[in-house]
Amino acid sequence: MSEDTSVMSATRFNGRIRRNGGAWPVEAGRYRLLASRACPFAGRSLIVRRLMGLEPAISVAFTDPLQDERGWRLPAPDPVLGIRFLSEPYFAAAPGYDAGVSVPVMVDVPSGKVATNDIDTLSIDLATEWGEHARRGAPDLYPEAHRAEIDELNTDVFHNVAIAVYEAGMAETQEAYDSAYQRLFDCLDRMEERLTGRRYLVGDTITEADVRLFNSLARFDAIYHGYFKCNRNLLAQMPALWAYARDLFQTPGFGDTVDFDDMKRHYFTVLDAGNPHHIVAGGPDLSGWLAPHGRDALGGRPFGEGTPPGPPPAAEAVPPAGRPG
Ligand SMILES: N[C@@H](CCC(=O)N[C@@H](CS)C(=O)NCC(=O)O)C(=O)O
Repeated sequence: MSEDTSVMSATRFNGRIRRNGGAWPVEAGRYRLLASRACPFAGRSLIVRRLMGLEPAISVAFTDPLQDERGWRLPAPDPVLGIRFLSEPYFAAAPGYDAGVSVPVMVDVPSGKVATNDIDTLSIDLATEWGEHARRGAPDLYPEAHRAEIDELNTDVFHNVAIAVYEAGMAETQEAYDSAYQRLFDCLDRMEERLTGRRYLVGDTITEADVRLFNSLARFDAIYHGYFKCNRNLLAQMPALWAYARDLFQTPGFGDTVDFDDMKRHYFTVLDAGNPHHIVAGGPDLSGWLAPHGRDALGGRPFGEGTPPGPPPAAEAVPPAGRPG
């Protein structure tokens, strides 16, 4: 599964943090996750970390949604890494580094260097390699029996939803926009059909595939529909997908990582080509995210044999301004 594409910052540190040796061994307290709550790819790692209960083992720092010419930064000097800019661990890992500085990134605390910023593997490794530090009742988000199906869906959703929205929103030709728009809504139609009779994308439990699709859906009506011109319809006009997104949003570990305020301030300000005055849109009305979804009637066992996570640590709670209701 490859996730290289031209609208992304393709440069990667593709280390793997794994249990059985290698450059980056699994070790509680060793890595710090730097993530933006605005970014759908960082959102994957935040949700998997919550679902697995890895908060005590992997600390997190949230980036400022706004950037200056130095790129991603932290709102205050980081108490663990002592850095202010995300470029610092990149420079520490690769002196003279002059490529993209992206989130999410796992930083090795002792050396201050990037271990990985590879979104292909980062959240999968969080789901599969950290078992000994996971909470009791943590789900199996990447079950062996379903891996091929999950990978296939992830590839489809990555190219035709997660990236297609950027390709539409940042298109510089009508053709590029038209192509991305078509692929996006074709894929959403496929997902709408798939999710009409089943609660989750694969099997009858939440998997990593749901984590990925959810991150794009959570940004759809607030950002992609208007700002990225993905406006054939709102998510709220696709009955199965909208109920599916609400179901996940209301599942502990999903909605409690989503900050609509942070997301809107980031996109409307940082990706500012069509918005030179950085006006942040007022809508949409977020209260629908808390409306009943009725998806329990489809059955499914959200956490399989496991249980939902408890609430997030107080220091990680999404501020009221970013929450619906
Ligand atoms: N660069 C990562 C993908 C993650 C990504 O592109 N994140 C965006 C935010 S959604 C980013 O940090 N872009 C650089 C920036 O905004 O300065 C990879 O290719 O593995």
